[in-house]
Amino acid sequence: REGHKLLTLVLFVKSGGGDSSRNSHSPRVLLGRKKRGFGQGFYNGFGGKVEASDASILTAAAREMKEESGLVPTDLALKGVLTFIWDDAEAEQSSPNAQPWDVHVYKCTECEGDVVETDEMAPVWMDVDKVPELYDGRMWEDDQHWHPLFFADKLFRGTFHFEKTTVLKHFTLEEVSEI
Ligand code: 6U4
Ligand code: NA
Ligand code: NA
Repeated sequence: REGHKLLTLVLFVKSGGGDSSRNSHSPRVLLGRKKRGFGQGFYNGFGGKVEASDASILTAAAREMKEESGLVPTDLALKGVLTFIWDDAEAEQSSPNAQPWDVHVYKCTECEGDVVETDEMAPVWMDVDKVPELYDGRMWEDDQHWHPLFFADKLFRGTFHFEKTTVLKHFTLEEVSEI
C-alpha cells in the first residue's frame, strides 16, 4: 500500500520425526533472538526492510534470511501480510515506525547452508508446540494471534495497532483464500 513501508519475515519450519535424538515429533521452527535494533530481545523469524535494489519482496526475504541466519532459502511461500501501525505521539516523532509497515510473512521449508549466529540474530531451533511458552513477553505481542494460522498453513491478513512501540492496543485478523 502507498505510504507503507515494506518488510519481510521468514519462518523456517522443518517437519518432525526422523531424528532419534529427540523425544518430540513436533515440527520445529528456526527462530532468532534479535540482538540489536528494532525488536531487540524478542524471538522472531528473520527479515527486514525491502531495499530499492531488491528485485522483489520474495528476493528481499531470501536476502535477509541469508544475512541474518547464513541460510539460503530454496522454498519460500507467502502466507500472510501483517500491517503494523503505531499511533502514539512518541512513535510519530521518531523513525523507524512513524509510518505503517506491511510485513510479508513467508514460510520456508527448505534451505541450503548452515545456520550461523550473526551480529543481528542468535538462532535457535524450537519445537513448534513449545513456541507458546515465548508468548510471555519474549515475542512480539501480535505473534500469538497469527501463529496459529501460520502453523496450520493458512493464509492470513491482519492489522495491529501498537502504542508505546511494543504494547498491542487492538487488532483485526482474518484467514483469506488467496494472498
Ligand atoms: P537494519 O538493521 O536497518 O538492516 P533490517 O534488518 O532491514 O534493519 P529490521 O530488522 O528492523 O530491518 O526489521 C524488522 C523485522 O522485525 C522484520 O523482519 C519484521 C519484524 N517485525 C517488526 N515488527 C514486528 C511485529 N510486531 N511482529 C513480528 N515481527 C515484526 O512478528
Ligand atoms: Na532484520
Ligand atoms: Na537486516
